[in-house]
Amino acid sequence: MTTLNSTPRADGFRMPAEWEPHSQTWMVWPERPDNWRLGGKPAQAAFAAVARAIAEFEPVSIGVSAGQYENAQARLDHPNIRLLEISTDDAWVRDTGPTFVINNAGEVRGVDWTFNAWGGFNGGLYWPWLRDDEVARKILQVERCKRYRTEGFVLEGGAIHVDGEGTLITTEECLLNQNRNPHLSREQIETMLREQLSIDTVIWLPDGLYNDETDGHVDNFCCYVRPGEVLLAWTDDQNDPNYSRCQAAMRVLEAARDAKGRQLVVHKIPVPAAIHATQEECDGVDIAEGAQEREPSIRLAGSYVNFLIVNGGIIAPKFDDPMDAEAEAILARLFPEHRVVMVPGREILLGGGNIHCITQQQPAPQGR
Ligand code: KQY
Repeated sequence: MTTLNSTPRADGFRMPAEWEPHSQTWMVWPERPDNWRLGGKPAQAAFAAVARAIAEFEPVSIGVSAGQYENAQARLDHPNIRLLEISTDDAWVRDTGPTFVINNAGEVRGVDWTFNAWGGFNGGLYWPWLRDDEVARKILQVERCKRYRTEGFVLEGGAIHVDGEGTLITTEECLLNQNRNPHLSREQIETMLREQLSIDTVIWLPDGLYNDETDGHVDNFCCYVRPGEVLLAWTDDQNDPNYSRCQAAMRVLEAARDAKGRQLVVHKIPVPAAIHATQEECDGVDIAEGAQEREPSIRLAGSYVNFLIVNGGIIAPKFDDPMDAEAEAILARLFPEHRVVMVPGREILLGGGNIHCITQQQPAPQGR
């Protein structure tokens, strides 16, 4: 495979918006017993439901370990789903997979960020993470895509959202966290984003959602729905720990101008009522040093923003919550050209994320 010493910007490549056409979506099969309860069996059913929902709109490729290959094959038998044997540490391909970039001549390449399991030895969620750090390279190799490697620069795909027109949204809580790139200033981090993704403007929200174990990934809190318009998780309940986070994000978004000079339209989507794991659910997770603590008193960072845009569809989580119907209606209104499919998200949330976190879209070549 070719690893390039230049940058995507210098070579005329940019990160497209998620709503631009995809050739496929990537996933990884869950099995890690200190993250997924009962050896990952309930999570595997949840991931399979997500894969099948996506496969109605576009092809899905799923990385799976040798030990799980036969089981996954049996559970994922679908003409639009293929399995590839890939060794991983866990199943969060949004963060371990490449961030694909495209040019106008029909080429797709990938940025392979350094991955440190959301914080390395300063709050990271497992060790070792080497196999996960190699996922992006392996995917790019399978796809015969050229690779840019940001050796030593830590970033996860869930920490960024772009509009495809030069603007990126992230959070200070994550990207300025001392456990990601403590040797770099905000300006130096912006320079990396400019060079690797062809970004001109970075919008920094102060924090992500309360108790997000990724240190506040933006993809669980705020996303683009089209250029100039974002969707923000929201609560009006002053007793909700998310209240001040939502207010602070709104202040930044209202004051922001994007790379095209636009003021943003900010749409709101309610957060579901507080979600907690049951004692039984917690008891099903293996105990391991350094793993995220699983305990019923801990509120999980449930969010409807953690959805994936696919070709003609929106694949969004539902939580058996009274807000599910409202969330679906908001997504249907904001994406009139897409079909909204709500898939159970609780089991994925128990592992620490949701649908956007477990998927990585691969853009289709453009402009040939
Ligand atoms: O949400 C994500 N992007 C990753 C969450 C990782 C949780 C590990 N327990």
